[in-house]
Amino acid sequence: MNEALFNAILDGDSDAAVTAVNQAIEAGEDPAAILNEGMIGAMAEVGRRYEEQDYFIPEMMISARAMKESLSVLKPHLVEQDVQPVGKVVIGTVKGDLHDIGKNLVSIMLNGAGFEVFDLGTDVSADQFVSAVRDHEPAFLGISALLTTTMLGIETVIMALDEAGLRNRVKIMVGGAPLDQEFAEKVGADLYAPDAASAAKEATAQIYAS
Ligand code: B1M
Repeated sequence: MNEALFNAILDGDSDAAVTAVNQAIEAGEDPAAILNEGMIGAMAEVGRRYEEQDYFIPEMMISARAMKESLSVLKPHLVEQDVQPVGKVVIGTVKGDLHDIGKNLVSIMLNGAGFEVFDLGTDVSADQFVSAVRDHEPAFLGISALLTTTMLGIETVIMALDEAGLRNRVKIMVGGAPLDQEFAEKVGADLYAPDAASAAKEATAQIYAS
């Protein structure tokens, strides 16, 4: 395992993480091994520490940033090697809602878990979600909402997918501070994740179970 890279991500040290990736590439290490053993392993450890309340949101965010920056250095080498993603995810924050910090964390954790993530950003309409599901054919559609007013828009997206005949082709994961399992079930989502770490963990578990 690339310990320098693992520790740099765990410590949220972006510069050290980027340096460690560059050094590993120069030393001829396998890009897939750099990703799986150094980077994904580190993000899994971040998730574990968060679950155990040893890490909190600030630590998770700086680790996520280190992951994101070092991943952008590694990405061209992975593409060259044609490493297949474990699955695709389309994600966005629901219409009328501009909160994206949590959604970005979920994207990064999913990316770190090996998913190819198509992030539609914030204030995403039902039609935009539907088009993205049609275009990318993802395994999961992630919808984030932070406001008690906008969370109701999740049901609109699910109904629009149903009307477009796409509902059964994608699993819908929802999350955001005002949501809970009961709300997710009520609007017909398949999965509720309370945080970014469990979103990645749950999506990974479902992909390998299918
Ligand atoms: Co706003 N805001 N905000 N805000 N904001 C809240 C949400 C609020 C609770 C603050 C408060 O009053 N205490 C309140 C909502 C109240 C309610 O609905 N009942 C509120 C309000 C009212 C508003 C405005 C209406 C304020 C105004 O203008 N009068 C306005 C709305 C704008 C809009 O969206 N149309 C507004 C604006 C903003 C800012 C732009 C200033 C900024 C957002 C910046 C940004 O995101 N780029 C902002 C912020 C920062 C917050 C608080 C303070 C922090 C949110 C955050 O980033 N948390 C927030 C108060 C709070 O939550 N305590 C608040 C950290 C983040 C990591 O957590 O987003 O919960 P979170 O994500 C978690 C989980 O929820 C989960 O995983 C994440 C990581 O573990 N998760 C998912 C999230 N999405 C997921 C998706 C998944 C799975 C898990 O699957 C797809």
